Amino acid sequence: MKSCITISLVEEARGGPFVLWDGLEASVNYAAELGYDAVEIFAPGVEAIDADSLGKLLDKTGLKLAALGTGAGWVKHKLQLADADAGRREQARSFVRSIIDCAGAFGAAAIIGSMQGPSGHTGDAETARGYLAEALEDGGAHAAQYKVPLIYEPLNRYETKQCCTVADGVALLESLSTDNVRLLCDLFHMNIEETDIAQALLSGGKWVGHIHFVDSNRRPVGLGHMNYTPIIAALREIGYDGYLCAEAFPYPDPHEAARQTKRAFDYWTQS
Ligand code: LER
Ligand code: MN
Repeated sequence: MKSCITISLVEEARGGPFVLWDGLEASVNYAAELGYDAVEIFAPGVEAIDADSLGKLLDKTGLKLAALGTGAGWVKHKLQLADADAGRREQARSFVRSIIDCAGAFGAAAIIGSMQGPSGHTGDAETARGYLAEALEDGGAHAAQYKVPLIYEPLNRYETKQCCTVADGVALLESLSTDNVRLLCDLFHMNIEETDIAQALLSGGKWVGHIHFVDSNRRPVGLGHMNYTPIIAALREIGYDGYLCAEAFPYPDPHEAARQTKRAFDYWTQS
């Protein structure tokens, strides 16, 4: 398993669960200093990422781009993939495709989290689920040209009425004609929704494509009451070789949160 840390470039998301906030260059350099393998970037849109300078920065530090989030489409533009309005849905899908193109050039995946929509207020749940499925088909097929999957993240019930558990997520992915969508299992959401986090990961099996590595209270790993022993054992059992990515509150501050997560990552992957 490889280590990864989130960097937010979205001012509107201040206070949110992203670790590093000091701009791309300082954040990537700090992640490299701590020995992280990769970064996940939450950007306002592709215009905020200069691919050439990001490429040079990654080459210089030896870090990889693990993934790009699409959530700013919702946070900044209130675009969502299950919007009742067909024109808005297409705008949301086009926003996602632009992020897939930007990430794909780095061999990285795009993540659908908040862009799946809260769903409850835009019509009935079945229709919303259908729109989400169409968007995952579209994004999964689009991502295939870069030989990367599209990553879909079940969220807790306070953020969406789409998929809240790994089982819901697997059922949705199995219903698609593309097999190029994988699940992001965020331990924070799982702690709220799953009966047993380790069992959920075991049953997620090959569909588990990315992990948001965080504690029960959304603080960095080790600062809450999550029991990591069965979680790490489950990930080993399913042969997970992707990223454990720190997506946590920058508590007590971004740099200490980054250090704390790296200590925990080293402990859990070396023990
Ligand atoms: C949202 O709660 C979340 O977990 C993030 O990954 C942003 O989409
Ligand atoms: Mn997450």
